[in-house]
Amino acid sequence: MRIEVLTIFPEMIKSVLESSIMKKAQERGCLEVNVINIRDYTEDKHRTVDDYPYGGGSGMLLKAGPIFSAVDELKKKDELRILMTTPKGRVFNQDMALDLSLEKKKIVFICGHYEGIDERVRILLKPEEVSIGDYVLTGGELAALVVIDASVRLIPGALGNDRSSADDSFSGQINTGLLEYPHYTRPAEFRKLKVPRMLLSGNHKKIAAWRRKRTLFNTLMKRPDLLENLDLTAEEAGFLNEIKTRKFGCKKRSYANGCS
Ligand code: 6GU
Repeated sequence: MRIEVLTIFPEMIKSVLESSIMKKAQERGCLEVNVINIRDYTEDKHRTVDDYPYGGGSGMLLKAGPIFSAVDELKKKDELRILMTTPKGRVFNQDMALDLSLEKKKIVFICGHYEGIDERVRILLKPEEVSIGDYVLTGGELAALVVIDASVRLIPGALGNDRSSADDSFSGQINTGLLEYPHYTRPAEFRKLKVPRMLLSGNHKKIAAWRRKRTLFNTLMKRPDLLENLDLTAEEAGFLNEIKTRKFGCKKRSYANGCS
C-alpha cells in the first residue's frame, strides 16, 4: 500500500505511523507512507492554509489553493486514488478496508480541519468522502489514521508471520461478520472466576464448537443486526432461536458471565 497524507498537522500522523505495527508494516515493505504538510504548498508570506467562509458563519475553512498545488505535484508522478476524511462521507467499514488494502494506485488522504474544506476541492478533485462514524471530530487526521490502520492490517504479511488477519483468532470481530468468542489466558482461576471448563478439555473439535456458539451468542446479545444476512447452518439457527425463546437453560446471572 502506498499512501500520501495531506494535513496541516503532520506530526499527528507521523507519531502514530512511526509506532508499533504501522512502523513494522513499513519496515516489512508492506506500507509506504509519506506525510505532506499542506502549509508547505502555500505561497504567501504568512503561509496561510485557512480563511473565513464567504457569507459569514463561525470557524475557518481550509483553502483550496495549497491542497490543489500538493495534489498536482503528486499527479505528475503517480496515478492517484484520492480520499477525503469528512463527517459527510460514507461510513467506513471492513469491506472498504479490504478494498483499500488491495489498491495498487497511490492513495491520497486529504484531512479536513476547522469547519471544513473549500467546496471546490470536492467538486474538482472528486475524492471519495469517508467518515468513521456518526460523531464529529476536531479534524480528519484521526479518521485517516483509523482508515489506514484498519486497511494496513489486512495486507498479507503486514502483521508478521506469527499473526494473520485471515486467522479468526486474531480478527477481533467483523471479519467473519460476527463478534468473536471470549478469550482467556492464565491463571485458570482469577478472583473466583474460572476459565470455562471446555477450554481446558484439550478436545479441539469441541472447543471450536463452543467458540462458534459463543460467537453467535455474543453477536445476538450485542449486535443482533449482524446476524440478519448471514448463512447459518440449521443447527446454528436453532441454537439462536433457542436463546431467543429463553430455552437456553442458562440462568440470568450466568448470561452476564458469558453463559459458561
Ligand atoms: Cl472523517 N472527520 C471529522 N472531522 N469528524 C468525523 C469524521 C471525519 N468521521 C467521523 N467524524
